[in-house]
Amino acid sequence: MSLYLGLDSSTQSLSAIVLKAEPLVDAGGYTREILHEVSLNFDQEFPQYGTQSGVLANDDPSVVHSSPLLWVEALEALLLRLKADGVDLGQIKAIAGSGQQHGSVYLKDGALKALGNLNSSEPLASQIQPLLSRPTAPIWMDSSTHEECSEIAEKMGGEQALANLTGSRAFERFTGPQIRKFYKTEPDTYEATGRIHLVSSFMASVLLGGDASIDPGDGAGMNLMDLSEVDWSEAALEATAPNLRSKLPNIQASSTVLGTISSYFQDRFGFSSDTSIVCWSGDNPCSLIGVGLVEAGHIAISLGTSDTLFGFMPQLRVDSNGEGHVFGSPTGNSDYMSLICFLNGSLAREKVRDELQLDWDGFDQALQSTPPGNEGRVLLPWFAPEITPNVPDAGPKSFGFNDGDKVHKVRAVVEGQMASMALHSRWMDVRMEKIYATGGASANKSILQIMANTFGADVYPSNVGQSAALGAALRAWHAEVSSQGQRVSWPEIVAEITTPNASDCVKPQAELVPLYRRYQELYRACENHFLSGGPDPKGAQEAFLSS
Ligand code: XUL
Repeated sequence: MSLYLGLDSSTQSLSAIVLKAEPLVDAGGYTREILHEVSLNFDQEFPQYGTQSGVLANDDPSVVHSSPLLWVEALEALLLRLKADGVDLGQIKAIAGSGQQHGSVYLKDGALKALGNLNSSEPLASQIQPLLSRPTAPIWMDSSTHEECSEIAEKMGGEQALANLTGSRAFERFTGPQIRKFYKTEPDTYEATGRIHLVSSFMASVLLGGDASIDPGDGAGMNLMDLSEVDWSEAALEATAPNLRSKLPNIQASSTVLGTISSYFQDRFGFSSDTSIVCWSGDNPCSLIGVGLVEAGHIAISLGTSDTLFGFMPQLRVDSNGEGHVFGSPTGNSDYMSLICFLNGSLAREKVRDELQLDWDGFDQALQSTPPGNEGRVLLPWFAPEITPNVPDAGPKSFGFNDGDKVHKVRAVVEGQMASMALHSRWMDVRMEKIYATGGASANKSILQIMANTFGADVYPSNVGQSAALGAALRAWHAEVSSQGQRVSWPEIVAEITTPNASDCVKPQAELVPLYRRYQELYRACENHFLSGGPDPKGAQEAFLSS
């Protein structure tokens, strides 16, 4: 039996998908089947770390860290769970993974060697704890590096020059600015750090018992990688911190088999000694594969902790507005993906739900009981500092609400998020006829209807809940068979398993598409008023209501 394991180390949980994929001997092609899915929620399963929604408490709302020890403890618990559920880990041929992007883990000199010599009669976390030079890891929700972003951009000849080189202007959550802040505030600990890994390459290193490379998908989220050369940019490294090259692993293609699983995992969980460890990638590049976007044309919207909108990009094209990103695509070193990230995704939906003391059914009823366009009410849903557009000081802003307009807030948060996604993704210049929707909130048909109407596109909910973990499992399969000299194309790898059910398609309602186009203009007027001192949006509101 050929089994492949895809892991997803995300902000709030660690998840696994076990994929069975085998050649069809007579008919040609392959069979593929998801044998098992499991997810461990950090807050619920590991309360001893005191996380809330996967992050550690901090007095400064712009500082957001999590614990690498929590992630490795979850890895151990997840493998035990798979075993207890009857998965024969000895049959796993290859493991690949997906990590929340941009987060960084800091290891002491000598840590990589120690990872190869772990004692298999002891748990992981207590053995990894002394290897960390920095006890916590800044993650993608951190927005505390504004000053470092300006410094790096200035040294690199401006934001646009940096974006042309690395795929993105300097962003607070990106790893380069985070490393620079660490170097400036804790120079001695920076000096004592032998290796800096991303969440993805850290988790891969633990499994490998050695130094795992970073792939171009996740490497592009650091403001340190030359996107066309697929290698570290000397200039960006120098602009960030001294001696940084020696502290970073190499960059290798996403499909690289890095080696075999360490003896720790063989002894403790029964993995075979020839189980391959494949380069991990970021959660968004993995989701690109997990929803089957391996050719140009379609886009996906992931409704998770953050909302992201992304698509395969055959030719490099950088956002001149400085809001979007270009990452490497796991399909190959000269393939790309475009992405735009909205921090206030489920975070904002949950805030509104909790404020109105609703459950998700109540949230859905509120959507159904309020009119499309919300009679001109608009909510700029910035409950936490927002990434797109850049809003450093949190605080939602509402327009056109009267006292007592409670349930309208539910519609306003969803309509506002969709309008914002449509407006801020125009730079991608993709004909959005089909959208693949994934992530927790994609199970809600009322939300998908608003999405279909806002974009004027057919929306297909992904039939797999865990698109990043599935993408990782498919990448493990692709890398393993490629390393054995077989050529299986990406469309063949993602066929069937990522194809959504046509009967689940949510079609745009022709009579409402023009209304949602006008709603986007109203939303834009509110955003301009608040962010750039544009005219009072009352006029835009009246125009919307009278049209
Ligand atoms: C993407 C981003 C988020 C994280 C979430 O740039 O910051 O989507 O990857 O895990």
